[in-house]
Amino acid sequence: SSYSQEPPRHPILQINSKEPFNAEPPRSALISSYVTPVDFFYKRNHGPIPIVDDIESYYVSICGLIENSKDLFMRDIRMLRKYNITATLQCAGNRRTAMSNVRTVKGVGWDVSAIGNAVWSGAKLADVLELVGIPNLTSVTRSGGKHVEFVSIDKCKEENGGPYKASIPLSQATNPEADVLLAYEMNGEPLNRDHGYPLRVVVPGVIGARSVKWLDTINILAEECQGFFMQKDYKMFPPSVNWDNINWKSRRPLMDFPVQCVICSLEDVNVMKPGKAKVSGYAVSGGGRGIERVDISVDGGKNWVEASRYQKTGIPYIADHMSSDKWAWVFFEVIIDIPHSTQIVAKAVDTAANVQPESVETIWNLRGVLNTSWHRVQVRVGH
Ligand code: MTE
Ligand code: MO
Repeated sequence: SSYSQEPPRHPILQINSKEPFNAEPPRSALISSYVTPVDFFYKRNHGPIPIVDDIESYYVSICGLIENSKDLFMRDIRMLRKYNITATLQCAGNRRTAMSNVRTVKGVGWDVSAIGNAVWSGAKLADVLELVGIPNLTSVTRSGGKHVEFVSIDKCKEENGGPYKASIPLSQATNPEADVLLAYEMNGEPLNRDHGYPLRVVVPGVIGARSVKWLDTINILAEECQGFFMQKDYKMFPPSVNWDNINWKSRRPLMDFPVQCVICSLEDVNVMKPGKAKVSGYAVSGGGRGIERVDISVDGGKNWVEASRYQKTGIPYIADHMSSDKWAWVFFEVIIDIPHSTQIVAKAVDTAANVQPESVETIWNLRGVLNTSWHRVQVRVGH
């Protein structure tokens, strides 16, 4: 079958779908290190993993509404200044299973680990576009281009056997501060096949769906990409919309992800002794917004204590500080007395004072995207 040449994967991963391969690490493994090891990093695919074995003849075409199209080989991309950006990638479907428990939604089920934090290395898309004569901080090219489309070499059924694709606004693509990368390394190693070898896009602060893997073509377009994953998927609808009254055109494609936070040190099935316990996990927001606060409750949300936050072990995290990774998650931690069986709750506030919604019911949507409701874990305390 077309899935006969899949790469090897770490046995720790919990498989949510085999073909295409979709898998996530257990909660405890997810927070075992601030930079997620490649093996533990969630894998989200829509088709078989493509094989690029002749790296010498691999190139990316830049075409569309530009004066001169150009083919860039790996050596051309490596010639550009190399940047290392620590950025958290999160699938819009993270925590979908919990949303599905309220009312059925369509899509691959995920617990809380369709997210990972990596050091991505490569050229800035802004520098690549400058090579073809598109200056920084433009929102329109001379020929009318306003969007930058990324087309992959993979094949997926949602595109009727065509490649996965997505686009971002040209103004973001040409802004060096947006740190959009054409990445060839992940955590200091060449990208592996699962994560987009030999080259992928990384759009920091934006839902994972726009970070196209196995890049083949960059198109400068007047309109946003018309592909399935931009127009018929990865949009958020109100709870009232169902499969009979859905109007895809009425909503924009999801881009920046909202503030999120999850407890990873505990599972719903945990039985613990009464007394002090560590509550820890991750918090992250999109658009480069930092995490202002993480609140923890051990009585289902009546009383709260503030958790400490860090990115580097032992160094308190300060949002927007020079030394903080602006595109990356923070870990939080608090030692707290848990005297009896209870519901433990976590919620985060980002630097724009955005707060997570209290209940999943209020944000339920038929595609099960962006479940950022307060994270709740039910623990049983026994003697
Ligand atoms: N790019 C291609 N070519 N094909 C895909 O199926 N999936 C997208 C994105 N880029 C996808 C893709 C989605 S939905 C997510 S969440 C991320 O890749 C997942 O990246 P990862 O597998 O490296 O974690
Ligand atoms: Mo995704």
